[in-house]
Amino acid sequence: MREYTPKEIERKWQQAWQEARLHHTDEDESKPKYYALEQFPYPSGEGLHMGHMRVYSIGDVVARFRRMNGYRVLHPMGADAFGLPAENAAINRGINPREWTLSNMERIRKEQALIGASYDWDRYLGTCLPEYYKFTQWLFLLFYERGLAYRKKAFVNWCPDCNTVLANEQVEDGKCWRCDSEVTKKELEQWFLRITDYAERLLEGLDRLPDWPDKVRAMQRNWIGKSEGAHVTFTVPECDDEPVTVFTTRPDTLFGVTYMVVAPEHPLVPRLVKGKETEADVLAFIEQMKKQSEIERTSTEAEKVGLFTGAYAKHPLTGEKVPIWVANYVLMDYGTGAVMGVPAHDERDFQFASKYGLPIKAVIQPAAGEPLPEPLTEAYTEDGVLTRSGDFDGMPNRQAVKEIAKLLEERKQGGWTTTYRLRDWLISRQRYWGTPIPMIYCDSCGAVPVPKEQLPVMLPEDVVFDGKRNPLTTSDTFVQTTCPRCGNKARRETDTMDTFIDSSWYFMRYTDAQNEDEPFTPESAAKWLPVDEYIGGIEHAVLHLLYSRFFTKVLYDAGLVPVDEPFNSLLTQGMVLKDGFKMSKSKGNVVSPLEIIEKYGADTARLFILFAAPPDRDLEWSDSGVEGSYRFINRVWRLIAQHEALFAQDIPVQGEPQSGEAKELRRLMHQTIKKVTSEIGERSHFNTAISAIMELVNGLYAYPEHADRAVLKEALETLVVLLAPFVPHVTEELWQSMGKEGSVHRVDWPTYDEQALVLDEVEIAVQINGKVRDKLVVATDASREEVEKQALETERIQALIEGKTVRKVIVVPGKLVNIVAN
Ligand code: ANZ
Ligand code: ZN
Repeated sequence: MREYTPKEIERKWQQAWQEARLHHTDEDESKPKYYALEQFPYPSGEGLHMGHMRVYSIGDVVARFRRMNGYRVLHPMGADAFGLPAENAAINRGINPREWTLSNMERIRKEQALIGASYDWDRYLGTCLPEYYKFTQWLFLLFYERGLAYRKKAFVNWCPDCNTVLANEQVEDGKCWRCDSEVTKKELEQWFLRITDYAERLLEGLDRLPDWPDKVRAMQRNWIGKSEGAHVTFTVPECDDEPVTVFTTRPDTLFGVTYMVVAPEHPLVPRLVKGKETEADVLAFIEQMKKQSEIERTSTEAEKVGLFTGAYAKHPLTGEKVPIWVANYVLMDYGTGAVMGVPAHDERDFQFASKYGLPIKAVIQPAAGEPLPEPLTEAYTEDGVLTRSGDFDGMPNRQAVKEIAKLLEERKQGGWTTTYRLRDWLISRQRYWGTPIPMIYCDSCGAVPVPKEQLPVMLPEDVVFDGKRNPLTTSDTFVQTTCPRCGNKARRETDTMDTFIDSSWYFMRYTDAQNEDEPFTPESAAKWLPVDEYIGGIEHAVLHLLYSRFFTKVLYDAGLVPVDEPFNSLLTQGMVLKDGFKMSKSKGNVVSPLEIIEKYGADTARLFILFAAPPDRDLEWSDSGVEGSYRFINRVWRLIAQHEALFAQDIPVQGEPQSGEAKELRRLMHQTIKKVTSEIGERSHFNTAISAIMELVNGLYAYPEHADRAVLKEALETLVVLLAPFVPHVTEELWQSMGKEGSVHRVDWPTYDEQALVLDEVEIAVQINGKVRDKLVVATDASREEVEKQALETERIQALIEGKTVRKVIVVPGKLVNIVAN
């Protein structure tokens, strides 16, 4: 018997498939489409890890299964190739970021090929390649034309030693991650995308994505953070042209306001304190607060600190003087950056007022005539009725929320409004290794977009990487240009785009990856979008998935794509653990997929990963599990080899076996087809699909010598076909050894015969009111409920009881069913 030699077999078939272009995208539009997509990797230089191996194995089963089920399938791959590590390699080791990245891309691509994943490599893309980023720029210009890209001053994290803006993630305890100097906030002109314009649609769309995990949808909802409430304007003598407006979800507590707080960054603060005794202290406080992170400022445990500005606002309804404070717990970028303080009914306000001795005035009590204790020991945040609130006394507070907002609206002192936590997307990065923002600054024309026909704005090579400044500013050939509008000397934008932009549209590019004139055509997008199954990590639950949804909606509005939601179904795969911990370099518990492939072959690695857990759960690595998968493949191998002779001859099919082992094997085979089909196609539970196949293998081993050979042969062939999506190489080899023409991956997926599933059957009579009306064949082991259900569902009986009420159904097992109806 020939031995199973995975390395040799896998190498052979990978090459053969490539030569035959087996995985080239099928464009036959008479077939339904299926777009299977895995998140593309970041080519970090560390190569393929087990997390990658897991996503790609899952995606490949999905793609192969759909192809065998008669779909034309798009299953592409690429690389998310811009980003800071390449630039750091340049700064620290003097390596060119482009060369560094390209060689990593090449490496990961080779490693992906070793898995045997069925990608259409003709559609490969790398986001750092000019032929790709040309169109990232093109899309930026589209956003600009549509008023969705704009430049404004913003406070950003700034490292004075590195001379660069830092992302929030690069600030650790207020210090620069690279040089440890104290990070400050600097006001800079930055580019933004107006994602807030789409806040409502981004929320609404989530309701149309039932095949996304609830958790991810909840995280997005939370991130968008819709909040309904009221604006209330308070006039202030220090700035009589501009009132201080607050956002509150509780306008019902308006009469309980005893102070106000504005954020340290609030633009009115300098005017409020100007010339007052408090001025110097407040300005110093503001500088200090600017350094605190948002988390430090807003967590419930965090110390709330504030200072009185010396200014007073006028209460819009009572006219009372309300002191204005600045405090760390109010954020500038939520609501209006100012709040009204109601210590009696808000916990944070209660803490703050208690600390600074501000008055606490209860205006909601549990019920009329049931006042709260004086003094209050904690904020009363429950519902109740209003008190000490003028004409509103006695009104239930929920009603007062609306009524007070209405009154404010009538008096032009505010009104009902909706606020979102979502902020516009700051996309400027003072970094080299990203897509240059295609804008030019001219002294006479201002900011001028680069004309589309001049794209791409290429990254220059004559730059200095010293870690002290944006390398693009060191290239004269890049910076110095002429104005596209007036032809005078002008300056190029040196910021590059956040790399999340690159990945916000790559799934669209795959539909038309070779197009040199456009990012893709509307026709090609219509042919493939939306992605039917998107597989990736939960770490992208908000950022990447939200940005991609935003991009899709904008391009939908521009008429470029046919759908406004990009990913129909989302599968977030669990982590790969070893000894209970996530595999990671720092834990020293990493198992490399390449080692496993080298030792056992890719088929074993795939099988283990798919069998060990459902895809959305964490998976515990186990060496014995890998061994087990390897043994199973060998078991299948020997089973087929043992029956080699069967495939050399024509065995006449005897017709359906009526009894005995042959009938039983046939039943097992159809049951396996049914189970595997629904577990892959409906539930993505590959582990239980594989278990079912293992049972079939047991059944085949137990099948006696003397029993029907035609049934055996059919079952062996079916086994190989069912295994093909999971272990593509060995099944191809076995298929060939069975003397089959063509690839097993081009075979139609088997269908099951409902009749064959029935164990053993008896014929029973179906009566209506005691008269035999029909006959029914049921399984001998069918339950009463099943028999009753089947009896009621037959066409004859249905017709006869139509319009009648079934009063009772009597089942005599193995004999009859009597339906009492009138
Ligand atoms: C008065 C009040 C009374 C409030 C009360 C709550 C309870 P959500 O639901 O998250 O939208 N707030 C508004 N803007 C803020 C900012 N920039 N920084 C910090 N806090 C801010 O919360 C809205 C509530 O959070 C608002 O309603 C405001 O406090 C506070 F019994 O106003 B409330
Ligand atoms: Zn100009």
